[in-house]
Amino acid sequence: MSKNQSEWTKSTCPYCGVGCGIEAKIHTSGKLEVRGDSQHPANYGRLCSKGLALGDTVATEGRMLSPSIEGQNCSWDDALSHVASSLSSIIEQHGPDAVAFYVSGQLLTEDYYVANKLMKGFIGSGNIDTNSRLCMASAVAGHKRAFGEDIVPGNYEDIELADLVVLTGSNLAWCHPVIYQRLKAAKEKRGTKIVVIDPRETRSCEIADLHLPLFSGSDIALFNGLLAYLVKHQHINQTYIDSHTVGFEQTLTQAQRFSTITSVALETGLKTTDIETFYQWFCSTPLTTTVFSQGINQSTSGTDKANSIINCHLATGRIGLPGSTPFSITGQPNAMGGREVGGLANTLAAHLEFGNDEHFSLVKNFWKAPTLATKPGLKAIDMFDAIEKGNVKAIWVMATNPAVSLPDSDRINRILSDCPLVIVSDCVADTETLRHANVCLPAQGWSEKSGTVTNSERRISRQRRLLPTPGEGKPDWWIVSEVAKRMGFHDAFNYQTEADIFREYVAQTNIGNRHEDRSKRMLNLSGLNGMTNEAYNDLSPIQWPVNSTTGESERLFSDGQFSTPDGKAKFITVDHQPPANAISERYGLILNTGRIRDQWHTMTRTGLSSILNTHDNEPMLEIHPFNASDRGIRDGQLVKVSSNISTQVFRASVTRHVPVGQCFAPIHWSQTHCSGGKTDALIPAITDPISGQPELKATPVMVQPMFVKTSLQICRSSPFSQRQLSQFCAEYWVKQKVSGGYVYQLQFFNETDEVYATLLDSFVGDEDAIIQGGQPAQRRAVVFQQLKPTMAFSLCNIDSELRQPDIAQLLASHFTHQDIHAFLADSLSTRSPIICTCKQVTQSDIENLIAENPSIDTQTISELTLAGTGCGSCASDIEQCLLRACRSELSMVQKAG
Ligand SMILES: Nc1nc2c(c(=O)[nH]1)N[C@H]1C(S)=C(S)[C@@H](COP(=O)(O)OP(=O)(O)OC[C@H]3O[C@@H](n4cnc5c(=O)[nH]c(N)nc54)[C@H](O)[C@@H]3O)O[C@H]1N2
Ligand SMILES: Nc1nc2c(c(=O)[nH]1)N[C@H]1C(S)=C(S)[C@@H](COP(=O)(O)OP(=O)(O)OC[C@H]3O[C@@H](n4cnc5c(=O)[nH]c(N)nc54)[C@H](O)[C@@H]3O)O[C@H]1N2
Ligand code: SF4
Ligand SMILES: [Mo]
Repeated sequence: MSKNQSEWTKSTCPYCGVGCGIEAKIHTSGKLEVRGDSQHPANYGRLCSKGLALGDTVATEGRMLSPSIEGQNCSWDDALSHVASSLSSIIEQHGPDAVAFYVSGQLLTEDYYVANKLMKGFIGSGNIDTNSRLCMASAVAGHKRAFGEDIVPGNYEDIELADLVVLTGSNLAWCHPVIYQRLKAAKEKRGTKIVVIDPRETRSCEIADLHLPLFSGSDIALFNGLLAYLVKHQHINQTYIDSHTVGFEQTLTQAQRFSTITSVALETGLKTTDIETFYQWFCSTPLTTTVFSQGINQSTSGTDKANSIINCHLATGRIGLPGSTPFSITGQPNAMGGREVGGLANTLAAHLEFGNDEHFSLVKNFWKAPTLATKPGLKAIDMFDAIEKGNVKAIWVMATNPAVSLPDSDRINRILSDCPLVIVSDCVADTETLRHANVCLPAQGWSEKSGTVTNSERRISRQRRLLPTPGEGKPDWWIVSEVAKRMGFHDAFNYQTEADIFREYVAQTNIGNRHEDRSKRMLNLSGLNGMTNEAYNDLSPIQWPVNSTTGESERLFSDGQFSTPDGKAKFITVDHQPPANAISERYGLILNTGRIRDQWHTMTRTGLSSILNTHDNEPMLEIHPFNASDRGIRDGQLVKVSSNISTQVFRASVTRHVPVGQCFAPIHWSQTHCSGGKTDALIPAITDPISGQPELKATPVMVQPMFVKTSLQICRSSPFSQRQLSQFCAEYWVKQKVSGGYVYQLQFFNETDEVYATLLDSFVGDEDAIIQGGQPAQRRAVVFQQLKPTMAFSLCNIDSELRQPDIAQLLASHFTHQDIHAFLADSLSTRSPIICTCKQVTQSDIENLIAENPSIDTQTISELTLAGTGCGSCASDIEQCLLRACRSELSMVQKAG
């Protein structure tokens, strides 16, 4: 049932691929309250900080409210007709391959299905690709090569049932927090051994028994070495290899290039003892689950990396068994759904493939498609190259922000600005991609949409409509279908509801697909055939395949039967290749990139939550103390990061968590939130030759300190426009959402007095009044408009080391007289970092408690402050506070001694 007596509606979190079930309730105030769904098998009631803050991101502020053409609002009918006629005329003049769709794992399965059907079936081109190309393409290609089909064999329970969990290229603690919590709980219960393979010491290492900080891109050396070791120490499962696989001998011969631990150590930079420990644990633990993610996929050898892992699991027969499986964990909420329906340019539909005549006629007949595409379309990077060359003349971007998230993003911006027709469907009003759009189409956001998503463990869940749509936003499937009808494909796209589309998709998974014939597709939803609208609305989370006779399947390949013509899995012969961008002397450091705990991708939604912006509120470049001191870089200083294609500004965070020779930057900031920190501008678009997935984890960069003189903080209730901001002539600015408004940090090369004079000039208009305070090295002012305080700023000479006040307090308190007075008199409290985002507990709250009671433990801190009682991911930060207090007490004792 979608609703229970207390009006809680069940739906699914729109962020990561864990696919947590939520329950939501709308209060009379209009506020959306969100809690974990205790019955959902992905999370059993747990949520992470992003899931818990969902209610905070459904504000109508910043939403796109109306369709527009060339910046002018218009009716839906005009917008849809314009899109349809423009696409049709380009196709007529230049052929179907002159148009392209770039879509996203954040669409619902129903949206994805109709977009794929329109492009491949009715426009007749393969040119639909998805941002999953940047995310899962290498895992998909690895699965297809080994298993004959893109299948994730295991499920989340396997992570709890395993005795050894290997996390490789995955920062589970921050990117799949609820799975991390499940793993942590399992470890506490059964003592699971955990190995983290990652060049960085991530938060996931906190529960690791062994961390292997290998050189970037050296995973194949490690796993080929493991395969050779398994054979040498007789830990392979020969019966399994003989009965269920092909190609072992050849793969082993290649892997034996790493037959000694020393050869593995040389290529990976790991200690021989650590390698030996890992290998021994793998050998002696039948219940081993290997979780892999972007540190594997986003690489020029990503597909081979995936197969090097799968090879070790095949050699030991550890596939699809409880607690024992390779497990590619998906990133986006519906990355899996997109892979199912055929959203990648190289798949036809529903695991039916190009280059297979039988599949071609099955799809053609099923869709009654007049011009079904006969060959794969362009993969993401190639698609943008083709626009640059003029071969593709129109692109429709849906639910992704390529101007920020594709590598070489400055170039992507240029390509989009030169492309004759850019159509963008998004739910927010301003993204870098939207700034290039000729046609903007307002989509419904998460809380307004209805449909299905599939999570990492193949579990299909319903997203349900919770709130009314602001403005004229429409479901993505509706927008695509209306355009299709206007292009002349009325009958094929005449859907009334999302349930109609889901039923059709279910039926497509059945065509030519008998369950008893094992070489057919495992993606089969025959058990859901002919489902009624009511059953669709009430659909409970269900794992595919859903067989009409045997029901759902928790695990696949348990019987050693694969989706290949002979039913056998394939060993894939792979060899270690260093990342395409081997380090160059001139640059000096390798840039690794990824995610932080509380932000989602390009921040179009998490950037709206004041709560989520308290954890890390600036683009930080993590750099090792050795490399920082070599370059004269202090912690917290601004730095210039240059690759061979761009230069970006970040704030340095000096930490031993990144290895010497590497630095790490988050991917979230873009020009809508910051003047620098745009990581993908630095990364050249070099791809894996098989999967087309770009290398995003190893770019040579040069890092230099910047010497700013003046720092300015401004708070105001509404955001500055781009034009207003540019008037400040700051070397760097960053915007942060806070309760009641926005805080801007700006940095200048100019002297404080010069900046102050310019500011006064620009703010004292006819109606403005300014009250000033502070000392010469630290100026403060509150700006009034029509006698109401609206904005405050605090200016500081960087070298004076004066403290910055918590300027956001003024907004939160609506500029009370008391706070204004304290601010101007320099007695407003300073900012203390937030430790617990969910419960908004600051570091000083915790430190004060420790000062009062030095023998306090983490549990009592949690009980007294509630820190760590939300999503639980700050537990280690609380421990750090205790550790720091302990250290300083110790040093005091030592000094006294
Ligand atoms: N908070 C948050 N969570 C998210 C997202 C988000 O934006 N924010 N996005 C979601 C999406 S779409 C995705 S795809 C997932 C990604 O989830 P993850 O893949 O876990 O995240 P990343 O931080 O991209 O990269 C994982 C790790 O790979 C390591 N790595 C880099 N190079 C190598 C290498 O050569 N070998 C190995 N073994 N490791 C390496 C990096 O240091 C990094 O810690 O997260 C999902 N969850
Ligand atoms: N350097 C580097 N780059 C990376 C990565 C990395 O690790 N390193 N990771 C890559 C990966 S794995 C990924 S998945 C990508 C993610 O990159 P993107 O997909 O570009 O990131 P998002 O910010 O999630 O963009 C989603 C857009 O869709 C909008 N949106 C949200 N919901 C809907 C909806 O229902 N309908 C419509 N029409 N629009 C909607 C949002 O407002 C937003 O503008 O980034 C990739 N880029
Ligand atoms: S782990 Fe967090 S972001 Fe991922 S689905 Fe669950 S609540 Fe959402
Ligand atoms: Mo992703």
